[in-house]
Amino acid sequence: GKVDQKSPYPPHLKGQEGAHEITKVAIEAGILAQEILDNALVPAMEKVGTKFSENKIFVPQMLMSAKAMGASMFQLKPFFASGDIKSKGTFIIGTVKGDLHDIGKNLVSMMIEGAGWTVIDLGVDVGADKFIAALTENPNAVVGLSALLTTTMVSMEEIVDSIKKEIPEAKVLIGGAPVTDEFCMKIGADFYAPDPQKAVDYLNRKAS
Ligand code: B1M
Repeated sequence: GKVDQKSPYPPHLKGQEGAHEITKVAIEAGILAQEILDNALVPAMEKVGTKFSENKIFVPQMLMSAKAMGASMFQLKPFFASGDIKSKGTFIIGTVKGDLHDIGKNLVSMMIEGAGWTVIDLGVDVGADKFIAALTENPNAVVGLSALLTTTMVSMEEIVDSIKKEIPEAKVLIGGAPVTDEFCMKIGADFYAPDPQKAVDYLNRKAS
């Protein structure tokens, strides 16, 4: 078919310019991985996060954006590994003991990784011992706990308690549908993020 002169994409990618392909094209065009991250992916995800906070887009669009981000990040990973991109810090995340919901946690994890942090994702059903072990290995990391059930808010409280007893200077960020600011204060966590963007904002304040 006809090649669109204005299209920045190679003809063989016409009609399938997903995040994966566009990122590849950008890398091949010599754009630095750091620039792709800072000037395209992070502002785009910030927009997505803000729109989600304002109820202008919903979970399916968030998941699509998070997946697109993941596809781009996959292309950029080698540059992270080679030290071309400087990590802002380490973030340890997990869904608390007894809780298997991971969609929200994965979104938070991807957004934070997209914001330039190294993320250690411990998965679901994670107890205090695993969080503490990861923190011991990464002493300056910030910890994030996700809970989706009123019943597992109890484990969240226990985990925050154990972490603070073991490593008092550790910063703990919490989130998940049933969690509130009030609960955060009650259990002595450091910050409650109602959505991924608020978690990113908190971490960026910590990094700067
Ligand atoms: Co479950 N489930 N579920 N479930 N499930 C809920 C949470 C529930 C509200 C449904 C209902 O009854 N209306 C209810 C909880 C009631 C309560 O306690 N208040 C419930 C229940 C009861 C259960 C079971 C007990 C059901 C049963 O077996 N009888 C069971 C428990 C299993 C277990 O965990 N031990 C169960 C199981 C499941 C599935 C496995 C089927 C599946 C999970 C699949 C998976 O995650 N891989 C599931 C699902 C999908 C849901 C609903 C439908 C959707 C949850 C979700 O992913 N939302 C949910 C009802 C609902 O919310 N409509 C429900 C989308 C996601 C993007 O939002 O996770 O809130 P969310 O994350 C948000 C924010 O909360 C925040 O950012 C995200 C984006 O904004 N956030 C953080 C989350 N973590 C954060 C961490 C942060 C910061 C922000 O910093 C660290």
